Amino acid sequence: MQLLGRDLSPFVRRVAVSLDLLGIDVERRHLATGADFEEIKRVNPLGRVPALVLDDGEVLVDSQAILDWADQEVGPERALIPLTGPERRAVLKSVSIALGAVEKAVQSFYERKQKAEGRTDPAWVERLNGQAAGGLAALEAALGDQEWLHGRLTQADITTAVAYDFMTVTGPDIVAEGRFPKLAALTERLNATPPFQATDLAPFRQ
Ligand SMILES: N[C@@H](CCC(=O)N[C@@H](CS)C(=O)NCC(=O)O)C(=O)O
Repeated sequence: MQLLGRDLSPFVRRVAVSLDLLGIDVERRHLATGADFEEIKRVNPLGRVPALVLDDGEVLVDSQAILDWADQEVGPERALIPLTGPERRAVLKSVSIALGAVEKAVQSFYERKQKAEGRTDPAWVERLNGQAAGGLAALEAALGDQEWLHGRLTQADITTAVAYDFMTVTGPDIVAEGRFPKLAALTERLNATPPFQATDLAPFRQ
């Protein structure tokens, strides 16, 4: 099995961390969406990562679809998103907020870094950063003084920590010191665990 994409992508990283936690072995292909676009497109028609190539050649695209497959593989006891019931709705809501926040942070990053000098729209960046921070604020309030967002380690905690850590690298304004102390602590705690260490963002920090 092969997982395409670099850990700087929060969508790739949450998949890599989750597969590791669930004990699903994958070969990593650290392809970059810029330099390796054509190679990625040969696997995923959208030219996006993550993509997971299963042993029989079937290709799964989009982190949600890959994680859903992984949860089905390990079964209800170990699934990172409960497979049914109100717990599923609650975890999915937190995951959607964390994912939405990091999507805005990714757009903000592209807007700031990939547009030619002078073509970045500061008002648009401010809106994106505000949306990302809005998502984080909701998660900060939901976490409060609990260890985990939903009573045990779930996909909500993984996606939240991956999102937060991504923003410490690419959008430090969004996660300015002291703004989200509970999320900072959750991220620090998870960053010390083997699956997060194996996907450490240190190489991308300047
Ligand atoms: N909804 C997708 C988003 C994937 C995504 O946007 N990946 C980015 C990397 S962070 C990408 O491949 N961007 C290149 C492009 O869209 O051209 C998921 O959850 O997997």
